[in-house]
Amino acid sequence: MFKHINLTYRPFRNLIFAFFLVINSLGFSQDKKPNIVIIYVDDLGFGDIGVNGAIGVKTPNIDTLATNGLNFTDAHCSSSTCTPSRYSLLTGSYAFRNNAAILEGDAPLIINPNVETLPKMLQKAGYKTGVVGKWHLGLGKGKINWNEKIPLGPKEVGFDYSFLIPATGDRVPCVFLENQEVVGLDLNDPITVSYGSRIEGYPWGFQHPELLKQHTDPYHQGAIINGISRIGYMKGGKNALWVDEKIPFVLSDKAKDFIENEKENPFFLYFSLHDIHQPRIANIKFVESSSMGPRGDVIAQMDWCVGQITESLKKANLLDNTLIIFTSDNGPILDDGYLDYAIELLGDHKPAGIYRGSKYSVYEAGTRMPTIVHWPNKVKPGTSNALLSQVDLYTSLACLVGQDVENGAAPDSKDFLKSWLGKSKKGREFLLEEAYTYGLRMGKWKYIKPKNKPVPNWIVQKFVDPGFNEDVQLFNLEVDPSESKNIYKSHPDIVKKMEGELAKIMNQKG
Ligand code: NG6
Ligand code: CA
Repeated sequence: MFKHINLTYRPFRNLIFAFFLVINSLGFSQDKKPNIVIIYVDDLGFGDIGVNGAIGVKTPNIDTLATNGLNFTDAHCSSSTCTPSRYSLLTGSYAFRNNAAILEGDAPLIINPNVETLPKMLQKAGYKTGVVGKWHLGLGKGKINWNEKIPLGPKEVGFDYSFLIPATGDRVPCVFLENQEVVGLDLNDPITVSYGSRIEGYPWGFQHPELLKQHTDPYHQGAIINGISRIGYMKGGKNALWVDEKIPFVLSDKAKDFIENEKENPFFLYFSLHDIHQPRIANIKFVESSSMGPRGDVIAQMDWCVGQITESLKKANLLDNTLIIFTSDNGPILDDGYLDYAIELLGDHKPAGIYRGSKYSVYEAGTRMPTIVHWPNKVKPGTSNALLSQVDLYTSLACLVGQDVENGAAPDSKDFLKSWLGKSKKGREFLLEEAYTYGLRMGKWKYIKPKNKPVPNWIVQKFVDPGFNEDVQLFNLEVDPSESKNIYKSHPDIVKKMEGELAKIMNQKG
């Protein structure tokens, strides 16, 4: 019928113009739900990216995200190790409520499949959800049979699609799982995995050091696969083994496929990189791309993966309406078991910037993460020093997409959407930092509870600066951001208040 309208006739032209104006003001085009991509790096420290002062490696893709987005200087993961941080991110619950700790590669799923999670909430809001990369939240109910579909995993946690490294790169089984099935498995060569007794199969690191690309501590001397000995023993699955040097390419391709397949829907992609966790084995394309040896090279490699994601979003014309959150699961670590000369080759580079501590530590470097939010349609470039925790992403994102959080879910997660999007600089009044003890932030104050949990032997022997102490610790980060001067004796009132606040958090029903 439009063909009968004479568009040169001014009233009609104005009418059509007005029609489009109304459509636009109703926001049909702009308010399309944004895609959400969390790029979760493993063991990346605050100072490991260019915009935060990296010296030994260049991170141009991450820096571009920061320049065009919001760079946070006081945003935290919930814990200074992987499993607890990931648990909190996906459940909105502090890890201690479920005793979530670093898991072995055959551990059962630690997320209750009957409780709402971040991806389940987004599914209800109409999102297609996918996880690509490191999982490390357990699978199945115990005694996993790797030769059949694993009954409990990402699907039951709320992901429509999954492509996983089941635990860590240094733990068996060294195979990918796609939708909870081992990729490329030959059933005539079934997989067995053991974290207890030694099983014949792949040779063991302590017996065959001559086969190793990198030497290790005594804890990583199980199955040798691809010249790298791992934690745990493994037999079978030869056709399905991953090649460490190719992991970044495989994962980036799977993430890009997910974006391509879901580009018509709003989607949530949890892109959980293996880098820069050990074993740090860069692809030849990145070897010597930094001045820091393998640890620097895999930072460059990880930066390339970030570029792959932004490129593919751009290509699909989705970048402007995609909320990208780039961050890490715990602080940096130089020697975590494999001899890759990260200490010797560090030079002036400061993995944690000015902050004290590392992975495993309750000091700031344990949880203060490089954190960038990028969303051209809504987020103005800049920096923010708001005190934020990843545990709040669940509820904040629920507010973003207009979805209620189910009763009983996400007990520790609060709405800080305005702060995550840079519309407010107000952060948390109190922020919990979990390690082998607990830290609590209250503005400029940092309180550390005396050690109250048994600390594994290897941590006691090796570390570094974990911060477990018989004494109370209190720091004023405004004048002492590196936590060098314990001033608890001169501030009994602050200590008392923070002790009380911590006790309240611990005693709350989760
Ligand atoms: C520890 C491993 C360490 C690393 C870590 C997990 C020992 C002595 N150390 O148990 O090498 O794999 O677990 O790292 O076994 S995380 O980033 O996934 O938390
Ligand atoms: Ca980690």
